[in-house]
Amino acid sequence: MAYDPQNIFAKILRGELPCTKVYEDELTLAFMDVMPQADGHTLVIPKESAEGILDISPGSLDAAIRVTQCVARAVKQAMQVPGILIAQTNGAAAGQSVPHLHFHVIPRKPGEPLLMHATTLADPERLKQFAARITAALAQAS
Ligand code: DGP
Repeated sequence: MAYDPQNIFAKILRGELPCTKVYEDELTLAFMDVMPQADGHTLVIPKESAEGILDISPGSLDAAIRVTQCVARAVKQAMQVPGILIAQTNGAAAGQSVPHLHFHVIPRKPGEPLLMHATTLADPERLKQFAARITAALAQAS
């Protein structure tokens, strides 16, 4: 299927919709998920217009994976959690609701169930607070 340039993440990349950003470089953007499955749930996306991991170029995939690792380390430190879940879906049949490649970086604690996927909007102020902590952890690491 052809890439849909009207998907939400494409609009965020073009600056047509806001996001709570934690990191950006030439090839990637990372921001808070507005419907988090846990506090600190962050998304990493490539800037390339790719729907999923099956159709992205190797260079953009490489950049996105590397940034996902950096963001995951920062989220772990910022949110003080023992575990990080990285999730990535390809196609609606696999649970993908936004057709632009993204990596979910989700903090995990023992005994804390994941919230429902893409269900409840978070308080924007809380997202900003988490983003500030994650940005600080990223800055410390670099
Ligand atoms: P998936 O269902 O795996 O394609 O994940 C899409 C995620 O994107 C889901 O966790 C909710 C999140 N999301 C949906 N709309 C927006 C939005 O407008 N802004 C942000 N930051 N996240 C969004």
